[in-house]
Amino acid sequence: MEATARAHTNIALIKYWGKRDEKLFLPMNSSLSITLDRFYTTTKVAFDSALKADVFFLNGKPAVDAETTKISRFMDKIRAFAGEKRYAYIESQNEVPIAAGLASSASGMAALAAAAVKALGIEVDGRTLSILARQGSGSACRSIYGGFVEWQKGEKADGSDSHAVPLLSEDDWDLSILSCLVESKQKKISSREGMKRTVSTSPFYKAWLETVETDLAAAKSAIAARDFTMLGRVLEANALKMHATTISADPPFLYWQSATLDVMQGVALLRERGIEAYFTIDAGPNVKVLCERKDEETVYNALSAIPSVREVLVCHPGPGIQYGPFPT
Ligand code: FM0
Repeated sequence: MEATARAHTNIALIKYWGKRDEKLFLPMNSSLSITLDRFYTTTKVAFDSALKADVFFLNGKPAVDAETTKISRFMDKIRAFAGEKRYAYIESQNEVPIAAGLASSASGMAALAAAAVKALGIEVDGRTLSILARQGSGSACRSIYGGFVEWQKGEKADGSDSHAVPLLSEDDWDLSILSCLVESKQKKISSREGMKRTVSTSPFYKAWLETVETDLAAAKSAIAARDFTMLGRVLEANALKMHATTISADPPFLYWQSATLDVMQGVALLRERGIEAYFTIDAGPNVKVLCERKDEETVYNALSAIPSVREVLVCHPGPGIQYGPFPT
């Protein structure tokens, strides 16, 4: 009645931005991501008939009420799926730097779904697990698989065709992802809240939807051909388009800080020197820079030298869901 699972975070190259169904976490558009090797969540779930509610420990301490509520709401969906009544002890260890702007919700919800289902002794395939994880946080559905992953938005109202599919494994293309942590003074608008406001108020949202499937197709061709230039161009353009929808929302909002622009300009300067690097930005001020492994050191040195960059964390494509026990 207990099991441990580990899921890695992922970074979207073609962004999930907007829901068509908030309850089921169904997206307006398909998206594409890389699972990262360095950041992950390990979660143990133990069901216990003596419990009157779920108990959630995060990084060795009882979690705050808001976190426990969020986790417990997701556990209700897992219980409904499994026909289970019991509550559970849940222990999560996050190997994701705080404020790294790397969604710990993606790895957290994916690890929880996998551990809970395993603890109940239910055999599920990747597709079913992805559909389940999606209902904890949309981007979590992509963390079921390693390497390059597509989340197919699906068409059905019940979400049974909205799940991730693996494109390339983590060993198939040796790219580097450099996560630049920058100074930030701003209160964060969550991606959940941000995408909702964008869908309902941005006049550019329609244009986002009109072009995102083309971006996805280009990214998939680039991945299949291992064409880094083509991939880089489309991922950068796609991120900029996503952020254009937030600037044009009502009220408008911007996830960038001045340091975000410093990194964007640093990447442009690298390209002027003939070094291929491309950036992407999520719902926060940090910037993730992609390059080929051969250029990793040069790109790392250039980004680390930017005064407003606090830290550069180097990642590579990482694995999909794993089950414990894990060596400590
Ligand atoms: O990851 O409301 O999954 O494709 O990171 O929990 O479904 O946290 F840049 C934004 C992730 C959004 C793009 O949103 O939202 C991406 C984003 P939820 P998520």
